[in-house]
Amino acid sequence: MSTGLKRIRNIFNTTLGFYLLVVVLFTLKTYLCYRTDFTLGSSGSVQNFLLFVNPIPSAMLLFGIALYFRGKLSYWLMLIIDFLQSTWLFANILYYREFSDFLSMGIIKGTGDVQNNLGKSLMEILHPTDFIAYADIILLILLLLFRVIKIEKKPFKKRYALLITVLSFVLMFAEYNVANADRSGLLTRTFDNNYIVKYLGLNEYAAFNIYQNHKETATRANAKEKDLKQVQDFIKKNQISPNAEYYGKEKGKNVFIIHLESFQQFLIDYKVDGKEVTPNINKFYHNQNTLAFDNFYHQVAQGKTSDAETMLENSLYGLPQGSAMVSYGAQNTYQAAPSILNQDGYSSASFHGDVPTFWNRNNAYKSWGYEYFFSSSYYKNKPEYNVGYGMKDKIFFDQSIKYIQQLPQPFYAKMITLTNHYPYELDKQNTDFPATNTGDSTVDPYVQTAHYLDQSFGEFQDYLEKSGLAKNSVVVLYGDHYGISNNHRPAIAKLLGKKSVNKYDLAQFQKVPFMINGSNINGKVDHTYGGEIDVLPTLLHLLGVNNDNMIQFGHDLLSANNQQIVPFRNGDFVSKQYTKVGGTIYDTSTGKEIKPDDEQKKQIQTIQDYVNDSLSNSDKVIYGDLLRFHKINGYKPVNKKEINYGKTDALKKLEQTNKSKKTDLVSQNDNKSTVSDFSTDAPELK
Ligand code: GP9
Ligand code: MN
Repeated sequence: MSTGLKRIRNIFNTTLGFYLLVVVLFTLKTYLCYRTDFTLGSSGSVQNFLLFVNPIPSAMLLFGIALYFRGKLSYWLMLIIDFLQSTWLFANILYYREFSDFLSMGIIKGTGDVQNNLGKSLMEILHPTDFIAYADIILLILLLLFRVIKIEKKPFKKRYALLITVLSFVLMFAEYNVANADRSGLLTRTFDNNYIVKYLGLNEYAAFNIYQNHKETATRANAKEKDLKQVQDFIKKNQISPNAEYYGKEKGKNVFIIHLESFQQFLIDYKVDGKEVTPNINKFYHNQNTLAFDNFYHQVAQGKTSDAETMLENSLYGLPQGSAMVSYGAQNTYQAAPSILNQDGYSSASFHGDVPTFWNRNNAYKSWGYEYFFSSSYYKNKPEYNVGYGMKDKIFFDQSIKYIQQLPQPFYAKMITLTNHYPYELDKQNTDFPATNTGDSTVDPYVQTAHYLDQSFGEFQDYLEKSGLAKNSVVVLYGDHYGISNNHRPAIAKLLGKKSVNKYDLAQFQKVPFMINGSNINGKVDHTYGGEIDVLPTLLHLLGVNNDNMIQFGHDLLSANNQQIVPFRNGDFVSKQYTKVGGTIYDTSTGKEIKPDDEQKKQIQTIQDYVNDSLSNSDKVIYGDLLRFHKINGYKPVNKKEINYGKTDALKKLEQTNKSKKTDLVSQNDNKSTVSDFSTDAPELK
């Protein structure tokens, strides 16, 4: 061996040399993963520099712990610490691939509730290259095993170990300052988890997340009644009056909320090989009694479906991290749609072909005042009835009829479909629609499951007509969030018939359907800009329910004074004039980037202030559990203790109520079941 090589080897044969090698390899590997597995959006020299160096301080600090120990133990510790950090990286690679976000304490704490399905999805999206996250450890073990590197027995001097610890903190602090100069308020406003990782690193993100989680628990304990006053002032300042033409138009009717899983607006009237993907939903969209909103956006973050549900039924935003239903669903007080309508004599039920614990629904729904929750145990099940997350939609609707017809009327019923969910798998016997041919295997089957969902909706609609329910029901359809995440840009471009898509296109790609059908409604396609947060006030006004004193962050989309601002959870927004994505402003109607003049800057700032205040006030309500202080005249708060979702008890309660009330469909139908009014072509039931 040449003397040069020997000298290098001698360096690595020391504890310090090995430590440096571990830090360098870990940094390079992390950087490689940053570049290949995440879309962190780093631009400009400062951000790119930070992205490269940001793994170093925390790696130095954590691996440095091993330097306080001697000999073999110290080497072992470095490998163990490497393994732990790499596992955190690995888990985030998988999670990010599907959710475009990083794991958080909220999600991890909720894993007891979500693990069955989350785990399954994660296994399906695993790529062999993901194990690069462990490449450095394997290399280090081999180097030690084959004695290319020898373990130094002599203990590392404690004062040098201390020096390294101090140096790590200094570097971390310096890094934070450079980052904060580039993006002020990085950790105070916590725009986006991508920002924190991009600027500070994955380990710092974890530490910050743990800290935040702890703070959240404390915020609730510290919240006072006067905090509610501030929120009320904000709500009052932005309140708008309802549209007299629509107010109370559908008073007293049953309400069906049909949750179209992962359904995006672009599917409406979309064709593949000349065939409509969703002919039934399209017909519904263009129906003369349907109000359809074509500038309506989902506003979800990590909580996905649960965020959509939180917004829809509470007009409160989901949280910046995790899921409000999971973290705050059980203990908080809510004034949600089921309980509001209950004051007007409505019964309420949610239907879903998955286990009740997913997204902590079994607890959150009680807080929201849902009287009944028909989840998987209420449905007859066979292996072939299920796909992915739960019951196939056609079978789900078929078996829901026997419960729907027992609900005391008027009722508020939410039907949560499931089949059109990532990874969009469906058995051959149910697939009778061509896939798209973008070449992206995640994207291409999307239209096939959407088509299946559409067929199941068609079958349900036929039932509503036949059973007579259609006449006295308002039917709301909405898509909860994107089905095709922004990580599939080339495929999205192909679907939209474009060469490429930019940030503006991706923001507009977040449109989801929102439609309300009722026999008293003069239908139209309405171009008002809005989002999920606006559904509750819009619906309440149609039903003639006064929400003046309620804490709701959305606005009636039918109101003439609607400001048409759609805040996204990361502080971006779409308004009638401007679309803001990251630091870039676009003209919403043309999609052209704008370099705002002074006047425009002022307008944009006013919108931004509203967006920030709206999000932060809503967060205050949830974190501080402020609705526990909010009393509304004539409104009876939910009594969770009265609610029981156990099958036997719930069905007994229904039976007893119907004996005396007789407002359910069966009683009205001379005690004859309407189950045979539903027909399905589901092959599993033949
Ligand atoms: C599971 C379903 C899926 O019950 O609602 O939730 P998502 O993964 O779309 O958030
Ligand atoms: Mn969903």
